Amino acid sequence: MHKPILIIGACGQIGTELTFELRNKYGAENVIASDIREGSNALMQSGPFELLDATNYAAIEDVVMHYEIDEVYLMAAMLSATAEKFPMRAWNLNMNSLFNVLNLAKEKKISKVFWPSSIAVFGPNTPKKDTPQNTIMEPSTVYGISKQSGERWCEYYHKKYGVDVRSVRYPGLISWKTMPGGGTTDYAVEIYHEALNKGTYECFLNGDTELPMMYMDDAIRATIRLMDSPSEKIKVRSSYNLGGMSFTPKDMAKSIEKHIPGFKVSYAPDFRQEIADSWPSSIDDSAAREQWGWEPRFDLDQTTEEMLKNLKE
Ligand code: AKB
Repeated sequence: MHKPILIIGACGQIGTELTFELRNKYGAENVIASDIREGSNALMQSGPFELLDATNYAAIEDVVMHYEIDEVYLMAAMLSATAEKFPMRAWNLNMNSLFNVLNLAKEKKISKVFWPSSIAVFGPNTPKKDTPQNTIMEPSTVYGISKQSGERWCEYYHKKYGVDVRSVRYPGLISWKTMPGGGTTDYAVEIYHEALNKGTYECFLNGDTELPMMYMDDAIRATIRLMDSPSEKIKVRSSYNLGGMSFTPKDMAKSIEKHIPGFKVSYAPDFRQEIADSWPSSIDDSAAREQWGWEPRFDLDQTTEEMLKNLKE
């Protein structure tokens, strides 16, 4: 039997699907979902749930002790676009939640941690194409600065205190079960909803903005594979580059048009354009492939098929 797992931020875009998948794999009663607010009916009815503020150490510790939690997936965060509006709130949430979980692991109250980083750790001076695992970073967004600092702390806690922390730099994630919120890559989800509902979409990035993206099934598979890998295989304790596909809003529009003829996208770039322009256009994820066997499965057209099929149902 797998030891109990706690997911903090279980009602968000990644947390929801991670909760379902881990419950399938390890049994509903072994996966405790938690968030600052309740989630969808499907999630709430699928197993144990606790209301939990990720910035409250004592509250997390109580849940960890009560359920004898062994592993924590910390999915709560303020994403890039919202973080630009609320810099201090973003910093406090993104950093304090991480310290809470790292300190629980340092004190041996839990034995393993997953913490998500992002392509936002890179900045305008980073090589844009096939961005290497180790390169210039210099993030220029509040969110990117918090993720970059988080990566440094993860590596530090691993080296100094032996904390088994694992992380990937997620690209933009595309999913149909839960909407993303406050991200720069959110257009890549909104576009499918509007294509089906209205047949048109006004994109907040310009049509040629190429960004690294991934279908959620791949992201969940990567996360669980990394967490299941033997510790000695995990050589990177900051965070792994993770590649899926790279495309522009124009590429997406073409892919959707194959299913919805006449679908029209207009472009009205806003403040998120500057954020997107500071990020890589594609990612070199050879370290993840070599060290723990990462391999993406979904390309843009397969993603479009899955998204349209599931959103129609
Ligand atoms: C965002 O757009 O902020 C996120 C991310 C790339 O981390 N989806």
